[in-house]
Amino acid sequence: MEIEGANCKYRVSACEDLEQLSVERPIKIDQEISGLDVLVAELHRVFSGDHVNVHDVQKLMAGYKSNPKDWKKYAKFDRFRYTRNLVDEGNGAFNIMILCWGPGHASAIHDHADSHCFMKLLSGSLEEVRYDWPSNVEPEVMRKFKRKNLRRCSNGTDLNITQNGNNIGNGEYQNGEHGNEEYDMQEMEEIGRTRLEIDDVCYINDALGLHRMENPSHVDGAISLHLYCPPFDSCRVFDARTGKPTEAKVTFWSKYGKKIKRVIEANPGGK
Ligand code: CSS
Ligand code: FE2
Repeated sequence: MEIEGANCKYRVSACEDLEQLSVERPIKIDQEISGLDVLVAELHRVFSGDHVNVHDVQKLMAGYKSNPKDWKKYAKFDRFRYTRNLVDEGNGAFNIMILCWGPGHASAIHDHADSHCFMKLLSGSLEEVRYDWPSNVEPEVMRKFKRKNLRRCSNGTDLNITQNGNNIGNGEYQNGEHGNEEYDMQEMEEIGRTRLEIDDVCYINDALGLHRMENPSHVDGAISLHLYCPPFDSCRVFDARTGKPTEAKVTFWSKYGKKIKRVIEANPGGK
């Protein structure tokens, strides 16, 4: 299997040329996309081939101009935390979803599970805060490309988790079990901030760092469109003060415009 340059059909760590996995600014729009359903159909077309270029996905997402009538059926808010609302499963190649952020809602600092993350703002505004990886946590992509610069965790790829995750996973994350190994605490380093306005498109993968998203408004909601490829159902969230990672399941609030019925587990986290 030949994996060329910036092929986002594959995990980021399978990409041979990380340099090509970045945002090309300004994004040149080749084609106006007249609706969300057209965007999804175009994405299916592009992802049906063997090679999907990161910049082509960015262009398609930029070519669509946000129109509330396209996405209002997915725009379901919760009072307490941001919601993840599935729009399409991309024939297994990608997930596209709408995230709804109430006033002041924010994600935890998180990675993207070795997937590509494209994001477009549909309504309101959002702030992206980027962070460096803590030096004692090794992402898959860095293991491959930057082995010399990073220190392995004491137990290899496993997570050293000791923290109480209560205050970090305030989005659609369900924190995993917590171990109690020793952990070398290290405050996480902010490396940049970007304010996203309506129709802005951005891109991140684990090689570019970690981030958290926040709706800075105390009054208005914000709505964003996210495409992940390949799809993932868990990622790692990090405590800003210590850098400690926790494996977290990501869940949907609704699928195809229909609210998901929550299953209350009798023994959450039990074996
Ligand atoms: N990755 C977060 C949103 S910010 S890109 C999530 O999928 O919940
Ligand atoms: Fe993210």
